[in-house]
Amino acid sequence: MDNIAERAESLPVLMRTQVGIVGAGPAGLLLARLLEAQGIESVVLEQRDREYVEQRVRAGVLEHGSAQTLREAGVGARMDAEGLPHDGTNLRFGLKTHRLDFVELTGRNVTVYGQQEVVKDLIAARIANGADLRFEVSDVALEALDSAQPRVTFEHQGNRQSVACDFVIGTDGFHGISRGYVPNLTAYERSYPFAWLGILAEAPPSSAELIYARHANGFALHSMRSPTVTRMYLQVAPDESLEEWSDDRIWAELHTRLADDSGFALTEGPIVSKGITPMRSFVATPMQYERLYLAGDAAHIVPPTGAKGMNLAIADVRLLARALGGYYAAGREDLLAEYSETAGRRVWRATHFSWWMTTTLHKSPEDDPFDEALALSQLNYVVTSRAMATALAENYTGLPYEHDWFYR
Ligand code: RFL
Ligand code: PHB
Repeated sequence: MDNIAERAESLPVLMRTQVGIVGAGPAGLLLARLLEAQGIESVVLEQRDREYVEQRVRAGVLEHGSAQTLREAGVGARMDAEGLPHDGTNLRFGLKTHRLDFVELTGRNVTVYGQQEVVKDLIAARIANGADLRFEVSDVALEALDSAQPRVTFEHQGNRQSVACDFVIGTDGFHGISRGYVPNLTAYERSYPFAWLGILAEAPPSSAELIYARHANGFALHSMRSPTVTRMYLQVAPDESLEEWSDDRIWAELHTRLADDSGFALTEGPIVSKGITPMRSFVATPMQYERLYLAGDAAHIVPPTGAKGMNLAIADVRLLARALGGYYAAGREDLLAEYSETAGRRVWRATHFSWWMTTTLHKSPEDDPFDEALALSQLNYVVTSRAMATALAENYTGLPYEHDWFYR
């Protein structure tokens, strides 16, 4: 980083924008869109190519508020046409299936719509508006963050370039460079002793809604992407290799873990994608240093069991868009100053919920009988207590955005 920074010092500034955004995942792209809607100009820099970014299979569940945010941003049309509204979900354990009715419990639902579809819609809108979005940039470095005119320098199409901006936003994911520019950062971290093996299968979903299953062999999740594509996950060891999982073994394990006492039948189909995702909780604070703001996975990650990752990224950039809007429209600094603390409240709520869902639904690899008994007790409580079911449903469908402001 130092070498790049030294080289950058001597570079002429070739461009100027109001907000420089590093990373074109859901956080960076949605922020650019929300800024555009307020007449604020930005440049988005992405290290991968467009096809890679659009094909990356990741999250699938949009909270009620996330879906609404995409609509407000003018990119909700395809989501509304092709996304699957889910009014509830299923918890399966001890061969019994228990449906939680989100709408009845909270008045809110979720939308099943793949993250890569959200990303495609945002990229299409950005390009249609002729706004600046560059793929395949490399060696991104941040400069003069403590001045009124920070710079982002990068390599693009063989040229080293520099863009001067008022603010830099780090939306470059967990492995990005932005977080490294926040001095005195405190990181809270928890790794879990298991991972998820995820598959996409060309098979119609075997259930209208998701199934979160706890089984003696480990956790399994039945999700979907469309009426013809099923997305499923299996708890595996953290160091598991994909080679050990033939398609036949995956199906056999899914049949076993998803079985119930009412004859649930899992429909098979060709597996078109397979991957292993480690499970980690990570929270970095503060999410700001001078003119640099972090959002999404660049600042925090959660294990996927609560389906919160993409939703937190969306909630962060909603706050940032509003704060930057207040700055440009009325010279307000207060919303920017509060950003890290305000965003952090939702981040910690989601961190707790994701940890709770994870520890409650997974099998502890040590077969610790104490952990097992606690997990089962929690699940029994959820399915017998309206209060506990409501707590799960409220967190899953997403707390209203006003919640972030409760403690002001
Ligand atoms: P992203 O989507 O990681 O986007 C960051 C972007 O920044 C780019 N980048 C850089 N660009 C320029 N210069 C650099 N130096 C750069 N370094 C990185 C990257 O190429 C990328 O395009 O972060 P963002 O926008 O904050 O969005 C967050 C979500 O992507 C994430 O929370 C979820 O997808 C998490 N997650 C899942 N969440 C769920 O709710 N359910 C899931 O099933 C689920 N599966 C997953 C996941 C995350 C995964 N990762 C990160 C390994 C599966 C995987 C494999
Ligand atoms: C998904 O469909 O990819 C998905 C759904 C729910 C989760 C995690 C992932 O909790």
